[in-house]
Amino acid sequence: PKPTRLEDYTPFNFDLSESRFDFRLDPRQTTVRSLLSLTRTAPGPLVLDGENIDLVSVEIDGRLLKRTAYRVTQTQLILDDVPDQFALNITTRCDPSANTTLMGLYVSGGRFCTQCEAEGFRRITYYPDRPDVMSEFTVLIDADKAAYPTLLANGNMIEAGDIDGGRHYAIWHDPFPKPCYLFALVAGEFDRLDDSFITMNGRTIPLEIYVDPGDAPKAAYAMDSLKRSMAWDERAFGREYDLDRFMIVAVRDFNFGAMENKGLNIFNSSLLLADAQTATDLNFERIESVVAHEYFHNWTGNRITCRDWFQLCLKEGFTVFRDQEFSADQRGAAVQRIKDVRALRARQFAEDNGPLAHPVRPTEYLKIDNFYTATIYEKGAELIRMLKTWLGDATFRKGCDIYFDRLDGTAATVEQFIACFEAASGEDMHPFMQWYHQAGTPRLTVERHQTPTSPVISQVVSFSQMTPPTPGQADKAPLMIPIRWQAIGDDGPLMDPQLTVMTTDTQTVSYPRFDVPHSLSIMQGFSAPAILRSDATTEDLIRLMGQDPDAFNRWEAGQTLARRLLVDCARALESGTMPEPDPALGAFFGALGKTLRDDSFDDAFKALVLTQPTGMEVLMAAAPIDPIAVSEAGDWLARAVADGLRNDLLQTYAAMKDSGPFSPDAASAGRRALKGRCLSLLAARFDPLAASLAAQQLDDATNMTDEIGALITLSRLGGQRVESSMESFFEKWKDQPLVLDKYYSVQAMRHHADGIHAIIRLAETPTYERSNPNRVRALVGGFAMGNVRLFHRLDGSGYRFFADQVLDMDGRNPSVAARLLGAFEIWRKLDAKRQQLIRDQLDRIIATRPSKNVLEIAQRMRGA
Ligand code: B3K
Ligand code: ZN
Repeated sequence: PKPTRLEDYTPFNFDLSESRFDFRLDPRQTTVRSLLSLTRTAPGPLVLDGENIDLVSVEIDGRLLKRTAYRVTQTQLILDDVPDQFALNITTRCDPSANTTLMGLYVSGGRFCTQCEAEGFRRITYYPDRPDVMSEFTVLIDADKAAYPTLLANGNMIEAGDIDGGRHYAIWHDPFPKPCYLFALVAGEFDRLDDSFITMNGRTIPLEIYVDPGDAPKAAYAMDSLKRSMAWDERAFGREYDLDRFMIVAVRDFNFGAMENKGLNIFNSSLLLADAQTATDLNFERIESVVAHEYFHNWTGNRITCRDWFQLCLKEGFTVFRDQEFSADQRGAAVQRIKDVRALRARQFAEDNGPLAHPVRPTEYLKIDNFYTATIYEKGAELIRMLKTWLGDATFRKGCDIYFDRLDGTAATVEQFIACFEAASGEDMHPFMQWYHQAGTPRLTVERHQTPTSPVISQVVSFSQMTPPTPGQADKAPLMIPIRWQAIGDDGPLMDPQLTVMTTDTQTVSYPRFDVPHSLSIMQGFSAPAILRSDATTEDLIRLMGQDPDAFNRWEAGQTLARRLLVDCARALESGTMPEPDPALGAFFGALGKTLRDDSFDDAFKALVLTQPTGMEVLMAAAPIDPIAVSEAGDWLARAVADGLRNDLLQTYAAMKDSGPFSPDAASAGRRALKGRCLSLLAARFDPLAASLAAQQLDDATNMTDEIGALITLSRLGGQRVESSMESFFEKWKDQPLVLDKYYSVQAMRHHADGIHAIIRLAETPTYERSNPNRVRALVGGFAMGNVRLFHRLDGSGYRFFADQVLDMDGRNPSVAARLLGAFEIWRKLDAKRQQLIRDQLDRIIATRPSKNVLEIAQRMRGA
């Protein structure tokens, strides 16, 4: 297969001002008639995209074309000879009920829905399926009235009524020209949750959330999040909503989280529905951020879209940044930043330092679906954050205003975006662009030098950067790295925070002499997506854990210490020795205990301080290494912390016991998070008390956070109680698909005595739905990412099972299959034996001639 390349970009050779589509819906055979008004802008044939659809007829200006007047290939409809201005009428048919890819028009739970980003619209009708072709859409939907009482599309409804044969219709018009990837259509029977929002200019916008019958109460939190998002975007970015109504629809079968279709967002029900009994605090938190994310796309993505898919970070990186800022405002900046960086390190750093590494703006792809990655989203967001750090809040906001003003209604590029900040700041932004071109995570080395001779300037710190090679990019240039730093003494900071913007390989900065012991807090707030290699001693880290005014770095100091302990321990375990009692441990526990007892920190922060670096971070730092040794090192450190802090943990657990009715707010969630951390640490000692606390918590639980937390703790402890608890959990929740997903994921991550057979049995249970992405992600994804012992078994059974499941999914849904396969991206970080085992599986996958999606991932992963 031939890749698509950024350098080959050419504009479409026709202008498509208006598009009209008539859908006659039928699950087996839906007919789509499109009417396009085209005006030529450059010579050449008219080439339209189309896949898996049957062409019925083509008309030009009302004249039926002969079959010889056009060419139809597997992926295109080509008209060689067309006038300069004309109306094109195309009739096609498709079979939504047979569409297992969940791209284009498909049926989920008896309801019609669509997913068009990135290239799904071509599965609906022949059309220029590219983001730079923007058109004003009018959509008529005609369907059986009893089966599909609700008919929705983008924009405003302009007409509706009944037609013969028990059918009815609705006509929708979207006044904002848009690319077809933002098109949506929904039809079916729904319950609706209604509310409204008054915009900054006093317009009242009806808000409607459509869910499966009976689910409306579970959409309340999403509705609340939506209203807060709308208000926040006005406040923080001056962005007002533009259409006359805003709709969200929840569906159960969905390839990813949610989709920002203009005026009609479609959500995976797992990111929309929640109540105390069935959703965890993490679910609530994610609902809030994804509802915000999709809403924010209305400006960053829809009003201003992407010229081509290489510019994906233009909408995704910026929108993630915006949703992170929103969550920071809603839930506390420090805690939010810590969570975002933890996720960045576990997912994006792993990607950026493995075989799938690619720039934030890639230059070629086989399947664009494979580029909805942590790099484009999360690293893309970090680049926006660095811009803000570098330019300052006011200039950053000015640049955003220029962007919204200058590029509204267009399909833009990263260069155009950056030019707005150049205009706002007068800075030369050229050096910053390197972040968009260059893959890989920079290593930032910090060294303090003693210069006792000068009485005035006595301290010098030097920074040097280096980015290791990534596939296809051997040589790296220096990046512009904003470094926020500060000297900290035993009673707090000794100077104001500094911002050093590094542009070369090395840079040296001096600062005043302090005659007291002090440490340097570097990269405060995680001011750049880099891996810090600091010469900080244990004493420095303990000082920062206690005194750093930057909450992120206070947390980070503990993480750095823990990371060092974990890497040493994992290496010791791998070589068959027991870790030496580390002299740093005592001081570390002391600092942890102090934080735990300090009332000035919120509970959510304390919970994060008690959370270890992810296994992925340790794996990357210690690679190549036996992944089971990494996991055992985690158990060892948890046990050590629990031994060292047993009383503190017990007391905190008791103090966090819930009082009053459930509320999903950040403070209440923080209490539950801290309580959960204490319980899980206590369980790491196999403390009999922990087992009884967990059992008690499971019996008493009135919310899913406590219930599943207790269940997971019990499942780690093993023993009799586990099987019966798992069974009663299943019985209790088997009719709630979203909770059943949780059941499968807890099962997938357990240490079953009979190994892989238990997982295979789960995949054969009648409630396991292999065509539902959420269920498959719960079992197969949960297994590959969360069951270190079974997935990485040296007999290769885990890898084989996983590869089988990926191939099984590939037959139905290539984009989900390719995404699952990403779990193998760490293979080069593992020991030689396991590398061989995974290499065999990758070769096996490639040999089966999989989909383009899976082929691209497998080949890139396999390397040259
Ligand atoms: N833009 C969509 C993602 C589409 C993924 C297509 N493979 C959701 C989002 O980022 O908001
Ligand atoms: Zn997005």
